[in-house]
Amino acid sequence: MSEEGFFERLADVASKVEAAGGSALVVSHYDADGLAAASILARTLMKLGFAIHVVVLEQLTPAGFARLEKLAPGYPLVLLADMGSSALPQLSKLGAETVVVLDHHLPGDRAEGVEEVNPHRFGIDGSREVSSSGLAYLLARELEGERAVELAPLAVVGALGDRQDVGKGFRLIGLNRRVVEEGIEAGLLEERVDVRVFGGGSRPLVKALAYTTDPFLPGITGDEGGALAFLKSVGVEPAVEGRLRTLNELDREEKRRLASALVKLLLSAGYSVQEAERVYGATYVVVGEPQDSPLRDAREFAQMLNAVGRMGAFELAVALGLGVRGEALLKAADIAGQYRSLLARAFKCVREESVMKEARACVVVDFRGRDFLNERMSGALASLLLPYVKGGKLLLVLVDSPEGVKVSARAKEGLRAHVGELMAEAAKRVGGVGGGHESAGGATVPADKVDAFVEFVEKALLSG
Ligand SMILES: [Mn+2]
Repeated sequence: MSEEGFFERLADVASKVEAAGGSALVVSHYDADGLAAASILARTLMKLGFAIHVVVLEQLTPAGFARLEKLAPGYPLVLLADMGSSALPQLSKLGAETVVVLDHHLPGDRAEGVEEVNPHRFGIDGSREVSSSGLAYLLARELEGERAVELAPLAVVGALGDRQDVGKGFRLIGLNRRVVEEGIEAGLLEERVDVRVFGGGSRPLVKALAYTTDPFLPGITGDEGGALAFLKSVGVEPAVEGRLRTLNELDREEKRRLASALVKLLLSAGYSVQEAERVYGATYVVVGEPQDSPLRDAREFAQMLNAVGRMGAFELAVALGLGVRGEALLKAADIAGQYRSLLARAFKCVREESVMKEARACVVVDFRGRDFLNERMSGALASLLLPYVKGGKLLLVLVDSPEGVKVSARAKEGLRAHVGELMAEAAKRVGGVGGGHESAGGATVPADKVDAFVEFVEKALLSG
């Protein structure tokens, strides 16, 4: 149980990858961390001469697993990122020569014949200190040495996508810190402390505010008109002489006024003080991206991958991770805009219709029957809605899925339960699958078993 053991494991797995050769199947998850990990692995394996096939999946649901079983036997090397640690015995029977799992979710039973790297096995907190894109980066470091450092910014993007900015002032910590420092040292990353609107200092402030989804700014995110009105109401001129101003152009007093007005806005929307303070803190700059690019701010880069992935444009997301820009970036920006509008619409449902129901231990937000949402958006909505949930409760967000109903769960501080374990157990009871981290998890359950599922979770929390 040590960092040393972790790195030994990583080196061991790297040598197995090198020995494989030929073609590789990279399997990953559709969120920002999974997509960044897929891109890091694809770039690294291509450089090593592998032919690559990338498949982006929901976690290993029965349908996802069936797809994998069909594909895997054709490849000498199968690499799974951001998933797999809970299904090692099944994965050992895939029929590929070498199966590698890079996962930071809570692991299940071990199995022979699968090469797993999971920080939890070495006493490293995979929910806070390293994500799957960090694991992919560290593996690339083993395989390629110094040359892999060019991938450090992408690993930081993935970690931010998984909200691992849990250090003081919303900094990355643990193994993520090591990645940040390597990136800074190579001149590829900068860490700054500022008002955290998306686009950093260089985008027109009205747009920067409307683009900010972390934190989600009620009435402003996805709504430039709302952002404009907000700036005027707090006495910050959005434009001078017909030209829109940027954050960098504000004087110290204006910045202070903006930050405190944002904190006030979040507090009045029901955020805790600690969460409202997310408007000010560490920002990560991807130095190689142009000043006006939405990929220059690593948090915005993460949100873009997240948006593109959750809207189902997986190839586009991986292309961005591989460094493709131009048309691809314009298209991604367009999809990210559509995604923000969908989130704004979902928030409107929460504010104006009775989709949020409070039980004793759970708060259930029921988006079933809302066709404008797909199952990939439930996790994003759960993270964004969590600030509105009272302490000690579990938030469950329900969205229709082709395989039944997707449930995303988030624990509010004070909840005494392991969310991932609870999701796994409750889902199993009703013939579904579930899992996750200590404070975030999810499940896919049959549509007619949702009530039984929620009831089981509620009872388990009340009795535990
Ligand atoms: Mn992840």
